[in-house]
Amino acid sequence: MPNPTSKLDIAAGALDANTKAAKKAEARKKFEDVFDKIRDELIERFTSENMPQDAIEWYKRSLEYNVPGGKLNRGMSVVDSVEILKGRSLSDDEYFKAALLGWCIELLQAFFLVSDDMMDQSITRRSQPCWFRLENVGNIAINDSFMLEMAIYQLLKKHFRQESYYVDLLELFQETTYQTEMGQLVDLITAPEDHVDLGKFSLKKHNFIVRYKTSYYSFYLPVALAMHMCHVPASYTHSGKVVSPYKLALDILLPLGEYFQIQDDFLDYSGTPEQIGKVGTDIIDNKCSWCINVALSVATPEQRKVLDENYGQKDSQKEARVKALYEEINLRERYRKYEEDAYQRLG
Ligand code: GPP
Ligand code: MG
Ligand code: MG
Ligand code: MG
Repeated sequence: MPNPTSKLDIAAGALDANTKAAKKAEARKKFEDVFDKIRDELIERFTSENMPQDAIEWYKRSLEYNVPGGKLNRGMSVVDSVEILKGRSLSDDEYFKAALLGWCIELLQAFFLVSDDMMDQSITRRSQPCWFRLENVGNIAINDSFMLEMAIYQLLKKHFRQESYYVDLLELFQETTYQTEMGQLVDLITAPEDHVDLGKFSLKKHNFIVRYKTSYYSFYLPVALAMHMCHVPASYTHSGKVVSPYKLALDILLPLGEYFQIQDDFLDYSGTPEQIGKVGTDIIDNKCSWCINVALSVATPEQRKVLDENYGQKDSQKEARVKALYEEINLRERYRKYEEDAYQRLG
């Protein structure tokens, strides 16, 4: 947008921003309404197996607590991508199918978050206690996370079994889950609880973890699902050259995932629980986060000693010492620069 030059331009800009915000809220409401239908279908299927009443109530509570309360960016971007690919607004049936695929990503995310919070021993998520921390839940959350995952396949079977691209959807969800689990494995074993060795960290390792644990499911998956729904083929020939559209999408979307996770790492240290809806645990959990890697790359030998002695320990004073060191090395300013560069590169 050009720089505002008059009060009229400023007023027009504000009006434009208001309209955009209202449209976004409307799109979110429409998407959220689909969740109620999906939840009811899942409960109905569950009930038809003669499940006892307390189990039905448990499953319903788990779905409502863990699935709908996030930013919904991943899910809603399936709808946006289908609209863009079709180049027009969607029929009711097309909208429902795209939104359903979107909610399948939100279910996948719920499965990941419920279990990730147990693995990371997190406290809060989306401004409420992590599911496993609720009284009477505890380790039952492991089974609840499995059931959130399987809801995806119940829904796909019910709504997409007749489609020519059904197997593509199944394979895509399975492949992406596998990739995320591979990333989670490296994330966890690079951060052992009982042994801190900062020599094991590097930005290269960080990059690998991020690509696998976040980028595939958060950025590639929504677009690839939309492409399948729009019958985009695996490859085709254009002017004598073989084009692979899914590979092209991957090349564009993976760097976006990297930016997103670096922001998540930075906010783990700098964001307040009110801002991010969770309490950061990366320093105490010995995580190979962007923040520690930047600190290691610029630390003097004295600062390195402070990091070696204080990182990755269940001690809030040691955590505070690491945070103070992050301030000393101007991590906020370094992140601001990274973000500015990323906007140039990705914009
Ligand atoms: C988020 O990392 C990673 C995931 C949600 C993938 C989990 C994968 C599994 C197979 C369980 P994070 O721990 O940095 O996220 P947050 O900061 O939100 O806890
Ligand atoms: Mg984690
Ligand atoms: Mg976590
Ligand atoms: Mg994090």
